[in-house]
Amino acid sequence: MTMKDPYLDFIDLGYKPSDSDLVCLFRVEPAKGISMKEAIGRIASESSNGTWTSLTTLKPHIRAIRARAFSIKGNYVKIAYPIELFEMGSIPQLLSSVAGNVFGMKALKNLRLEDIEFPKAYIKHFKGPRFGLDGVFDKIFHMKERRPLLAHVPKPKVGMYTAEHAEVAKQAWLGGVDLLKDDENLTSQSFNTFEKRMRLMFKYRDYAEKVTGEKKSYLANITAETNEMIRRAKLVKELGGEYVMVDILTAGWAAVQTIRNTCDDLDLALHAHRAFHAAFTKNPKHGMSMLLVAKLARLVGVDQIHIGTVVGKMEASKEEVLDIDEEITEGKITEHKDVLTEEWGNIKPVLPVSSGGLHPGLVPYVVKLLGKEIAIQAGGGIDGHPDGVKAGATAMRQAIEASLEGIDLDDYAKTHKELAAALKHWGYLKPK
Ligand code: CAP
Ligand code: MG
Repeated sequence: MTMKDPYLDFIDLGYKPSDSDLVCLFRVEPAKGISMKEAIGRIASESSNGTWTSLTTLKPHIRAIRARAFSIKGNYVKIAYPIELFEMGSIPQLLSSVAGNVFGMKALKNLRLEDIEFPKAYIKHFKGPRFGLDGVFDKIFHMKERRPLLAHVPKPKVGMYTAEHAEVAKQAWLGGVDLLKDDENLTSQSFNTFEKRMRLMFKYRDYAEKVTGEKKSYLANITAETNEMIRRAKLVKELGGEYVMVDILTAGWAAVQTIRNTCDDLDLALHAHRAFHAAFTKNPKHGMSMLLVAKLARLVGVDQIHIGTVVGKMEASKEEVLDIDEEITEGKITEHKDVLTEEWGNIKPVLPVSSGGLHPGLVPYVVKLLGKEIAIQAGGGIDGHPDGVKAGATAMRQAIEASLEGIDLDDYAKTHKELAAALKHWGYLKPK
């Protein structure tokens, strides 16, 4: 007697997702000897409530909430998940379901989770950003005429003593940087402990504000064990900070959701660094898209997130960067290629951060690509300037000014010496 393949019960090409279903888009490559349908049945089964064999314990009410693959187009499959499969408000449980065991199944050569369409019934359990893109410009920087915010990460990324690090920060703020950012792996090391750094940085932040007359802010990297992150966030607030920064993927989604709540208690903005994402987003055939990482971050409620540069040192296609930019800033997304429809409702837009190998010569491209409601970050692109940090910051501000006025950098450099020195040093180099 041939046993009916229980996996095939998770394929229903006539199924129409209900308004409350979550819909996942997967890119599927079956292993050798496995048909597409056998692969798809396994994905829908393992990511909802099936397993490798039929079960004596299965009952109609359990089968009723199974996932169902309802659309197969080439390698792309859409699977609908009844909302009852999920715990409301929990990103860890969502990913343990649709992005958990499935990636390890023998029947799949490659599997990539490209996007998830969340229904209103699911989205309403998440806060979204507290400040969001508009809050950053209006409530933190009080910027009437919006322009790209200039961010800087003091380099070398770790190793400087607190005094050295803070001095670089001071010069950068004086030169025109708006947002000073700790590097992703600078937290609290022996040569630059968190508490000592905070106290000196906010002292210099206040000094730079007084000297320049401009609003200056600091993305303090609080990444650590969760309770310690809460403690660090409280110190940032006590010292007059507006932001905390978290390496969201190495800290983990549960921790980020906790810190999002802490940001409500302390009225702080949350900057999301995405270090570790490329471990599972870079391979176009396997893992999960950075678009979906950014989408989850918007749902949880980060205020700013890195989305790439196209021309800098980190891998990211123009199409991918633009898709992520649209996903985190628009209210409604229409389905195209490997991006699903989405309606964000009251979830605020997130400020896109473009960073990684940027210097003045690349600023016009980034501004043309992403517009002016962004943050542009340069680490080496400021501290590598031949005339030092302050000149490096000024050169970046000059490149932003020229880009907004549509003036060619070489022309603008004729009357702006810091920019001229940067162009002489790096030209229009695209670092690898
Ligand atoms: C950039 C950076 C950022 C990257 C992260 C770094 O420094 O500080 O972490 O931008 O990549 O450590 O490389 P530079 P992404 O400006 O000196 O390159 O923004 O793609 O997440
Ligand atoms: Mg960094």
